[in-house]
Amino acid sequence: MDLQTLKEKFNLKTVEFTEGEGGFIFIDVQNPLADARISTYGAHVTSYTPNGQRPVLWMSRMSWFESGKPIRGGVPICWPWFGAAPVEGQPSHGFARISQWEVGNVRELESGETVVTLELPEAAVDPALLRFSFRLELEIIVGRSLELVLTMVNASDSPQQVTGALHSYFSIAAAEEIVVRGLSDVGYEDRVVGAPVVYGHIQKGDIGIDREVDRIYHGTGAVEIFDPGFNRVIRVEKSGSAATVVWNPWIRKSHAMPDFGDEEYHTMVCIEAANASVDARTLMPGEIHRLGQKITVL
Ligand code: TA6
Repeated sequence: MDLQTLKEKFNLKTVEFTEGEGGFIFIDVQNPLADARISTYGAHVTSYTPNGQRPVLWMSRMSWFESGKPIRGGVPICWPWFGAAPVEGQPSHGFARISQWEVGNVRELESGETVVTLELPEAAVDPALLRFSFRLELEIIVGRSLELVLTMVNASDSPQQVTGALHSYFSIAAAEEIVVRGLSDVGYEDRVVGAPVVYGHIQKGDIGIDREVDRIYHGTGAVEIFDPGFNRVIRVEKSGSAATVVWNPWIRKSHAMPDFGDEEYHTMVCIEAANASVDARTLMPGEIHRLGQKITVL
């Protein structure tokens, strides 16, 4: 749908459709509880700010806003694969975040939240990347919390294995000062050093960041980011996922990414609800799986 059609079809007081960076169509939500900005390209929440708070999601000043390239920050939708593509030369983290989604519905709840539903038409996906017939929908609830639910359906006639993640980038005062709680005594695979070994390590206590951190924790639940610099705690809950990814690129990797400022690693951390590694999901024909994440500033 083009901008004018969207404006006519979804005429709500808390929602505005605008053309923004890269010529992408954005959904700007301002309701009594929070503000958010969502790019229809990639179904990508690029910002979320609950009332009275600083922005919760981080966005690189160097991010691309170009069709075919991922946006660096917010909540990239990684699907139907997490990490490196199964086929050499294909994009990492799947095609969902680099495809044009359509707005399915926009509605306001009595309780003040705004609910935006986006769908990814199969026809919008680069045929070279398509693996099987699917349905994919993202529901975004903007309120005192930010909730995302990615609903995936295997619309093919054979079992399909998928991995994926809600790859959330969080805005923090200083990476060196935060701690991430909720993963103590949990096994993880370290993706920084060599071939990752599932349960190769056990987390002892809180996670501090003083180097590159790229870990998949297995058998996980809610996680909290304690940020003394911004004097806040961000709670990250999830559903439909047994794996949590924690990532900070630190110095070398930041310098290696053209869409990531050399010093920006100080102000972000990723906490991702994932189906990755041994938490890959095999969907039978017609089977539905939902991957959810709920972000709350306590
Ligand atoms: O989720 C962590 C991770 O898999 C890291 O290994 C790093 O590659 C990051 O995702 C960003 O990936 P991208 O393809 O967006 O540069």
